[in-house]
Amino acid sequence: MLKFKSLRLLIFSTLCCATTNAQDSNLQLWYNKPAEKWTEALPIGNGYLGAMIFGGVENDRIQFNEATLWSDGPRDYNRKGAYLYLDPIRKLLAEGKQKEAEELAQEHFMGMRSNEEGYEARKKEWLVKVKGDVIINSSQWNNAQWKDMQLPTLNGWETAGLEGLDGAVWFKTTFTLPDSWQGKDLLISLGKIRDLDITYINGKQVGSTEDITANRLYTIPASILKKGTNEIEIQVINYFDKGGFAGTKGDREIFAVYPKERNGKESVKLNPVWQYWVQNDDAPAMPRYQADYQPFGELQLKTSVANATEYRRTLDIANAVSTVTYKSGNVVYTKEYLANYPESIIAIQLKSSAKGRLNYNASFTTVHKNYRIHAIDGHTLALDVAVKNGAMNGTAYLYVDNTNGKVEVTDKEIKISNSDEATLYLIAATNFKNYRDVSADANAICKAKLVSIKKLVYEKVKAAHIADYKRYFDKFSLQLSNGAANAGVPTDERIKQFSITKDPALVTLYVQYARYLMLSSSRQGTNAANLQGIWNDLLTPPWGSKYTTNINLEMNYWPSESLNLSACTQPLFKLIKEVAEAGKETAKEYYNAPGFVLHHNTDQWRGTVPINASNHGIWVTGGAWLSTHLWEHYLFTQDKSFLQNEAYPVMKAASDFFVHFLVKDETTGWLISTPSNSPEHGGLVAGPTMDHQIIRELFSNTIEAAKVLGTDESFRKLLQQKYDSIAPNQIGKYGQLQEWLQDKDDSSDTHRHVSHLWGVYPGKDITWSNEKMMKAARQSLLYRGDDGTGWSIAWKVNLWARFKDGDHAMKMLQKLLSDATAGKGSESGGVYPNLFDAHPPFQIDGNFGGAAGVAEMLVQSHMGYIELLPALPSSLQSGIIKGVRARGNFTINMQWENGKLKRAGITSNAGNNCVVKCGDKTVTFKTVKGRTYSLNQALILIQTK
Ligand code: FUC
Repeated sequence: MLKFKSLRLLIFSTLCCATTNAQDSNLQLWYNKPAEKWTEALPIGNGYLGAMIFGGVENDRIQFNEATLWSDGPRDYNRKGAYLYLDPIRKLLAEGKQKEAEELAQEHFMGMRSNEEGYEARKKEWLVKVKGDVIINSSQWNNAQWKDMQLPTLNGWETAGLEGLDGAVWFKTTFTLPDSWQGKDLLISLGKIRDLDITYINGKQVGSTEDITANRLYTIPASILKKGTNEIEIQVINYFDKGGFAGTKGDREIFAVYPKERNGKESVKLNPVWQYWVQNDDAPAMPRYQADYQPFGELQLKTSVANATEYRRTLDIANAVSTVTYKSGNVVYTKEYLANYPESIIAIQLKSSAKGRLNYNASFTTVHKNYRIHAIDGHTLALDVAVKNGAMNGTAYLYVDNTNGKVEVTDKEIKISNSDEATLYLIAATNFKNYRDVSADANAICKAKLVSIKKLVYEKVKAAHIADYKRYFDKFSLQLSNGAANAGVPTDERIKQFSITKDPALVTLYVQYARYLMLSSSRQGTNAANLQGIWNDLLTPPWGSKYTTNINLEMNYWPSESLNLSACTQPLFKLIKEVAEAGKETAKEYYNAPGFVLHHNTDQWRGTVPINASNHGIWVTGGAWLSTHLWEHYLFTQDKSFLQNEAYPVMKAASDFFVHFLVKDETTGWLISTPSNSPEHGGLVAGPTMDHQIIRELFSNTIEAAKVLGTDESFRKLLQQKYDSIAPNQIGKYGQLQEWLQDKDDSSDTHRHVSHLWGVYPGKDITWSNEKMMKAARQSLLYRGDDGTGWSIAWKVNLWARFKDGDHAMKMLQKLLSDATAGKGSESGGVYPNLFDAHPPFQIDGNFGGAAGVAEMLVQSHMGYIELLPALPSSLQSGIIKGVRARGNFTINMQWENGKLKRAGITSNAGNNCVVKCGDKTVTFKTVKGRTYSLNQALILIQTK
């Protein structure tokens, strides 16, 4: 008995340790084949560099990014004098003239685009040139220049060898006219074409359309048809982004010719392989509101290996190391890939178990049109890239350190032969200095770094990397009941088989993977994690892979405090500081107001103005929302000097803006936010609920912060006055929380954004202390339904946790973990084989939001107390969580069994009073900084250490 007791005590005291070492050995993604698609490849990163490991045997691809390589460059985004239109827009909205308000705003209130001035004239001139340059079927058409392309190319001709091409491309093919069709008019169906086509049959134009959404269906008059073979030539002109034949939706027949009046389905199907010729790849730069995050290049490792067996590709997220192993005959080959943060390098170690059997050709490729590959010295190859139509360039070096065998470097590649061990170090730099300055010398940076790289020893690089990573990663662990039932199944297959009852360990893997992704994409001194973290292979990635601030950027950082990665927020805070600087001018030019404003997107150049379209780009609370992250950081860390020096000045400036921006609504007398938008829903309006919730929270945070700092008493009073007058949350006719000032919600509307529920999560404007409002918010979420894009589902996980409905939260999490390759449609989130979140396409916010949601089910602390197991799903009956963080600077370890708390250890890192709730029990106790307080299942304090 005594023995048993002391064993129990031992287990208990291990549980109560604030930090954890014992990591679940199942923290691994693994596959029995190399990646073919990008979303099968495995991500590594150190915040500066990111890479996707395909892990091929004979052809390995390591597609990489440098976080500061973006399109465009520093420039003024502000439309001067926009504020002159503020009152007229407000007036139109107040009169219920939304369409007129949007039109006026579109013309005078959107930001300045790059290359805006004179673009139309340049485009016209270029079009005249490319249209006139070619005479159909003339001898200028050098046949040798024509290549084959399989059509359609659904994601643009960029996926068929024309990466980054904006310009004019000719396509041709032929068809044979059936004798019975002679004398008949025909139709040719071509589907969608991006952007403009000029279609000829036998040299005669039969149609031309400029519209990326239109299905091309042209009449071919019988008079131009020939007996036998007929020629189709199409000039396709693409100004920007995806080009070419984009196919069609549904079962429309395309790439077919048939009689205008046909019998049944008779048609001639065109051969899908057409010939193409690039006539011009120099379309004038298209004006853009904001910049795109850019890919850098790809490192290719080629070798020849006969009959590889026992192939395995892994990503060990407990150590942040990826591996590929296989056998050929008796020789075992291994490749190890890691992204070391302290050295800011990617290291790849290649090994063969037998001497002289390691032979590789390492080379670079890139999707940038302007590039150069050249030898630096006998061990180093360089890739220089310059971003098209932009101010940025970059340099990457690949350095080889081999223990034996031979290394040769040419201007094309590095050849490693007859070796058994070699290490490749990849470094990269750009000319980025800061958001206003691109005068750095990428080449010189790489050159200088090469000197230190030459002194590195792989084993030390690896050990330092693991130590650095574990310092953060090991602060948190999670074990869920039933162990790792399915960890023996390759991860792609495991996702397909996932059910929470059979494989709760996949939830653990998913949560820890989010932490891995954060540590790999957002570290002290790096850029903040963008829409794709740090991983992107496209020149025009979805939504620019930038920073969307009406949900996405904030969601990226939702788990950072609760899941014990507070240090990873530093790049976000730097971004906030910079948009607060840049957004001052926007506040002035657009609203004639002090403080700063940020609208719904920003980029590396810290654009803060409205972009895209006035029906969703004019949304004023981006900066206010981001400012709440500063206050939250203070709540979690209790770091007063951070509050004083970094947080408060920004919070105050954000508040200052809204003090001036809010106006009195004539009908209700409330202060409202106008013009604005309930993100991407319902157009430009006066008084969206979300804005008011955010502004209220901003004001109350700023008041609290000023109190903590003992400052700005009169400003505090002013904020309180304003706070009291802001339009309140309202319950509408369906018992819903109104999304807008007027009761105009549609209960059948399943829009992905759930903006008016901001006050429930991530905000605390609505809590269970106002049960009526909380229920109305829940009703709104029920109307919105359970489906949505990845981030939308992730948001719903958190919302259901705040509604204290663990089972519904888990239902959402299961959706988030569903197989994205099953083709469920564009508004249906899930995960790819590499566990990347699918919006679809890939967008990293869902990974982060989902992980935050799991924490929110287990511990909440937004009400001034710590609540243990507030929304425990019935499918997670038992578990142990260690290192989860709560506001007030507490770190919590907790075990639960049979759906009930078993014990908890709460470490007080700041000496604050502690209030803990679980079920209907509450305990309050004073704490001493550095002590750990152990509570039993009845919340009785049983030990202090
Ligand atoms: C918002 C969302 C979209 C997408 C984009 C990056 O605009 O509405 O769904 O996530 O951001």
